[in-house]
Amino acid sequence: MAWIHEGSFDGCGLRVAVVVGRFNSVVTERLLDGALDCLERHGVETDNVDVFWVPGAWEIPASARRIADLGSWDAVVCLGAVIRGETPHFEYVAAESAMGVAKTAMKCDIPVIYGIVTADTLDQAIDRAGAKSGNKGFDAAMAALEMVGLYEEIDEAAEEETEEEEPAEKEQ
Ligand code: INI
Repeated sequence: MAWIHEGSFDGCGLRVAVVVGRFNSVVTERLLDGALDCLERHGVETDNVDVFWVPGAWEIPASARRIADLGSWDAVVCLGAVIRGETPHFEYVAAESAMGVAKTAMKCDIPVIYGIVTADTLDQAIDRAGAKSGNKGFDAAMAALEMVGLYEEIDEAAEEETEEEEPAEKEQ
């Protein structure tokens, strides 16, 4: 029978960093509220949450990388809002911030979670930040908790396998 491994959502004892873009703050402040609400509801002590404000989504990946590499946090939640405007800037910021967070997540030992809303209009973005379509900040924090639990499960599963493989002690 297969061994099924899943992360729990238990935030007790965890230290979580949130990186949030100030650009479109009417949206990102709501994403942050959602993320903080999720963390508190799942047992993360408020003293164990650090919020780092950056100018915009562009600055999120490098900041997340720096935070993750310091080894003081169990997860990094990245929050931002990129809203399509009249200029092509949207495309660059949206694509590079998404790719940057993905690359960071792959390079770092802890979960780095993508919670950047991309939308055509401000209304759409607000819908995803606590109005009609849930709160992507809350969802991102949930994903962070789950992934911390899963990474622990993966490490434990690997250790169990190693223990089984160790040769039995020789009899004298
Ligand atoms: N930053 C955002 O977070 N969202 C946007 O929609 C956005 N647009 O469209 O320009 C945006 N631009 C700023 C960017 O993230 C950087 O902060 C800036 O370019 C300085 O490096």
